[in-house]
Amino acid sequence: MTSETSRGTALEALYEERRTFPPPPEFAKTANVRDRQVYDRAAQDLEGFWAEQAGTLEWVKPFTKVLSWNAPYAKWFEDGTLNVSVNCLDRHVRAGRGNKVAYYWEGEPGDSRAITFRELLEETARCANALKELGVRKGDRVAIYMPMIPELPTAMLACARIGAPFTVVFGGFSAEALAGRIRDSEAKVLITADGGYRKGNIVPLKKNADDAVAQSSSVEKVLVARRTGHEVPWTAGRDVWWPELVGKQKAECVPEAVDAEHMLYLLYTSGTTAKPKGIVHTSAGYLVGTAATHKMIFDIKEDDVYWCAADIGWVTGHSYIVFGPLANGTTGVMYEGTPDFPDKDRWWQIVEKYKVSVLYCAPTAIRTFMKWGPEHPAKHDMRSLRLLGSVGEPINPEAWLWYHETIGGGRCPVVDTWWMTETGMILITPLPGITTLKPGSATFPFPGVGADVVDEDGRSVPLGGAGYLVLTRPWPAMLRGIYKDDKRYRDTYWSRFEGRFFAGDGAKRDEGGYFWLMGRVDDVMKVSGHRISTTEVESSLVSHPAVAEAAVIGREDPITGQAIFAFVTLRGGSDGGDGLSSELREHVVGKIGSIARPKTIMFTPELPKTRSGKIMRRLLRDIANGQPLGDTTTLADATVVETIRAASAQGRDDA
Ligand code: 7RM
Repeated sequence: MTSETSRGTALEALYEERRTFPPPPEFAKTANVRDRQVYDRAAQDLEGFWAEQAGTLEWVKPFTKVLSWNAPYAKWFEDGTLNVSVNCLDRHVRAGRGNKVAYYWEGEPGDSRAITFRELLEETARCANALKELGVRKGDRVAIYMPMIPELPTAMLACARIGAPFTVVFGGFSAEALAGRIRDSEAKVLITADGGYRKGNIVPLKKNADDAVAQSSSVEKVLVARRTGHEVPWTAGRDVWWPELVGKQKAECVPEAVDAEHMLYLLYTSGTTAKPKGIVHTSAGYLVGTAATHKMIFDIKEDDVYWCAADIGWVTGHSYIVFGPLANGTTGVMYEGTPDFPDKDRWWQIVEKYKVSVLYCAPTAIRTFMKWGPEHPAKHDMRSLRLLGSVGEPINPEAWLWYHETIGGGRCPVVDTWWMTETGMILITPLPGITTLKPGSATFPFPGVGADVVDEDGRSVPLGGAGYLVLTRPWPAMLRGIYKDDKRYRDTYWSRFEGRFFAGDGAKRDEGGYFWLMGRVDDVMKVSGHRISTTEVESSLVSHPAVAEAAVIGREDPITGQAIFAFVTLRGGSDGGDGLSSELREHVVGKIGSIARPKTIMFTPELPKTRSGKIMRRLLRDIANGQPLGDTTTLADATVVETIRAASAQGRDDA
């Protein structure tokens, strides 16, 4: 095929994975979703399906209208009113679940707390009263810049209680990043902490917060939680300690009933180069969508101990640590620190300690654990686990199988869940009681979700082919735009394919209709006119027993346009001895064909990743092409690129 004939071919489908895992019969017997009719029901009556889910929430004024779709803007349950914090807290306490644990919180240094729904409600009410005392009114924005401590979900819920939209900024982001988000949202109050713990060190959050506030004009007050207890810079008259101000408030706060479409939060997505986009999420539809997906996909039961190991600063934390689980009255685990502090078995120690039954994490974590070796989980009793989840990147079949076997003991279904900050809730996913799993596939759209794979011209690609993932019907937790930027909203998501949401991901469907996510389309490589997905080449590399993780990019090449350059991290015990790179190249050829043979392979101990664990292929591309590096502010560990750059300067072409 030449580059001319590949017009219309968005992406090629090369990799095939044939292993299948039907739901274990014991699991299926008691699963929350046992009847595949749910798909037909939702397809035939989208509004009826979601209205039924919405009926499980507590409304102040019940809605009469389900959906108004004035593309690209949706309104869900428009004439209803409710309060999000009441749905997450008060109603569970009223129902007699006040003493149920809402969060088992585990601090990095080893301190821990159990917080019941009643305690969380009371602290939320106190915090809400404190915010009011600081001048926050319904509609005012509040910025939150905190470590993973209980005050973080408390602050979010307190904002929801008084109808003040919040924006959480990752505790790992710089003062500049925080300042930009404060400026765009015009936040009136900033909530932060004296510091946080990470890998045994103290992160100087308050100092960053001060620098950010100095670069913006909207912040009037800074509320500071105590975590590390060390001394911090202080601005009298502006800064207030949480224990003092919140501690003295009443433990009741009358909740503000808000319109269904009242803004709940803004979450900024760091675009690659451009200014971050403020993704707008509203109240009722978001809560309905996150609660229903949480319950059905994670099969949540009253006595589950559920652990989503993301950071709350990422959308996964918003939807699946805070709002979905709390709306369902679920007991969650919240962990402050890193997986290797003090040792590489920290997560498995937590699973054992709290008898975690459902674990939700990212492929990057799983591949890191593969690299560290099975001896770390082997030290712990993890028989409490019954379901595993994955999110954030395509999970390579080999990593899926390792997770299933080494963490799940071969008995737990693995739900690979595809979604985005913009979608608010999981959209492509198995339902673990009815879906036969294929390692590496996110399987099927959630009931009621319309997803398609289209070519360059927007025509649906037949089963077996690959292309661009689009969403064809509105869903309740969908974004309601980009804050103050209607044009950018339309341009980014709705202009590429008329009337459909462009996700920016490549995908293929196999003959059975299973969806396989293939990475961001910006990362697609073009080799001799073939458009090759990063995911497929990476998965074929990871299927070699010596490989833990791989990232591939296209490097400019005089002959083929681009040539595949692979960065490879080996599993514990392997070294990149002579011959391994040619062995890996031939391994890829054997798995998916000679067109995908990497021209260059470079072994590296780490890959550059964002704080949410996504591989930053853009930086690898810059390194491999000898370009100056673009924006590195969202990197989790800035030293990684320097290490790789130094090594690549001495590298050579293998081909
Ligand atoms: C939840 C989240 C969104 C991007 C998305 C994809 C990638 C997420 C999966 C996945 C393959 C998955 N929000 N992505 N989940 N790719 N399989 N199960 O990650 O806004 O931070 O990122 O993440 O590329 O577009 S996000």
